[in-house]
Amino acid sequence: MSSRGGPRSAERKQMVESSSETPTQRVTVYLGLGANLSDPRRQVEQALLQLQTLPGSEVTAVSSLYRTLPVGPADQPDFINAVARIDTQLEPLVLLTALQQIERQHGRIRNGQRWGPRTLDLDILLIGEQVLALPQLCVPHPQMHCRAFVLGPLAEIAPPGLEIPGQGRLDDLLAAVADEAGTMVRLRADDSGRSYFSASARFGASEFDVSENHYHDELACAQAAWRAHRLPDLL
Ligand code: HH2
Repeated sequence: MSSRGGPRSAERKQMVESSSETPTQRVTVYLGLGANLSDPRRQVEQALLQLQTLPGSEVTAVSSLYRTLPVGPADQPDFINAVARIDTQLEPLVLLTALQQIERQHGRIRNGQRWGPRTLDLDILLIGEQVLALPQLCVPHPQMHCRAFVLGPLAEIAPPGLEIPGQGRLDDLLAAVADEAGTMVRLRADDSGRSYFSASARFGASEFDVSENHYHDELACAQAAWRAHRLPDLL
């Protein structure tokens, strides 16, 4: 009601929509991470930490890391792959630009070689249920439905029955690449056998105690916390 001289509801709605205080809608995005040069595991772990610094975004889940055979030219090292889920307010092309900046920080050089080796690849896989066909960005990622190194880690963190727009259910797609999935090695949280309890650091919304060891820098400590997050893998 517009009693007391206040705006009517249609006017109020318009005011809210045009207000600079309007909260931008958050969307769930799945990102694929891959690396096969210059200590690829470290590249991926570091990139996961960098994702936490994306503005207007929160990392809400991270898959295990997997060692995978290269798809495409076989004369290149194995890859380390993972998938992360973020909630973000960033528009798709703004997110793409931010991810490409992280790739560049990892020394990624785009030399035009398709499916060639790389220090870090950050791919936008899914943006909610959106389908985008822009010159710079296609979503869902055009090859994701046939790649075990994407579908496997994605299945670890996706809700049951997730639909890939235009491609079908994740479970069915993963079953179709079972042979390739069988070659992937899921990495343990800590291959070194050390225990990770001696400092305190945050990963996402959780705090982890990693206080028995000492870490020379914040990054090493945060990485340890991230591994502690994956500690159930060891059990
Ligand atoms: N990434 C690409 C090619 N082969 N194989 C494995 N196992 N893991 C990967 O991450 C991987 C791979 C590159 O794929 P894409 O990003 O689609 O290609 P490009 O960037 O060359 O267009």
